[in-house]
Amino acid sequence: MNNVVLSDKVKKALNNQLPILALESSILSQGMPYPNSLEFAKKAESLCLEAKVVPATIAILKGVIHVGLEENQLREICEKETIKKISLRELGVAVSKKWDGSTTVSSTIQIAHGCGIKVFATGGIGGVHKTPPDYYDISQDILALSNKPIIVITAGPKAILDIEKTIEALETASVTLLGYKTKEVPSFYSIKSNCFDLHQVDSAREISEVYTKNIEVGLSSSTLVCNPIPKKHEIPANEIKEIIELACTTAKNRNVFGKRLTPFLLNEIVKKTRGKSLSANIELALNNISLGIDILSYLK
Ligand code: PSU
Ligand code: MN
Repeated sequence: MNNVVLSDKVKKALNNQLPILALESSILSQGMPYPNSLEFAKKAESLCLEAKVVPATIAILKGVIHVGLEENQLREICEKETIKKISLRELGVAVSKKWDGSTTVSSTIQIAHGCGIKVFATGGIGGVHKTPPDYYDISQDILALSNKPIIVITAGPKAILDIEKTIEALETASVTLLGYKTKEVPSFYSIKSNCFDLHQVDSAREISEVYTKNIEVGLSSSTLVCNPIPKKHEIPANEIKEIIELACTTAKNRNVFGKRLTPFLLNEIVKKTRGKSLSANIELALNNISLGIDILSYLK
């Protein structure tokens, strides 16, 4: 890929076919407040390193796409308030305008796959937003998942979304939907959604097998693994439902839409849950990284 700088560790791992786990940076810049974001980023990196997996956090610094960040770069992405949220359609703009930017699920998929990385762990994917009349918002994450055959691990569509419509959109996009030890779509902060549409897989080995078969049959879409938040960190759906509804109404009243919507909603929910949703977000993302590490041990 052009305009991409690989960190030394990532370069070495790619040359020697060692396990690499892609990580996004929008979750750090827009998804979590500082300094929690940096604490999370450091934990994420050390989880990988302890398991001899190379973490490849992806971000754009002064128009250069970096795959694998040094500690000072990671700090910059978490700390600086001017980092832009860059999804797929803005990659070329960010590079040509020499912006600092964090990558969302869609742009991270594009870059990770372009570099030959097979597994990417995130928190929650974007999808179809709840639609009050006269409102329409579907994340590019769905298109990216449709176009690149990699494994993406998520705790489900973010709870702020319309889960059923998101699942339908993923079906239209021919994304393979696997549930780790469940058939029910997890909904980010919660284990439940009442939407039972996943193919259950019970081990990391099974996930790697489905992905390998997807590649063998020539699928161009992703294998999306839905991994529920661990029970002890869950915020039950009925507990958070009203808070989410309130956040959506506040967004509408303040005319927040487009790329600002998801970060706005997440931040409102952190305020209204007095930080409980932030801890849940961190725990589910770390849980996804752990599963990603396990899956990598079965991939050649
Ligand atoms: N997951 C999180 N926190 C986040 C996001 C995901 O736990 O902040 C980010 C991801 O980068 C995802 C993006 O791709 O939100 C979706 O934004 P939108 O709905 O505008 O497409
Ligand atoms: Mn959107």
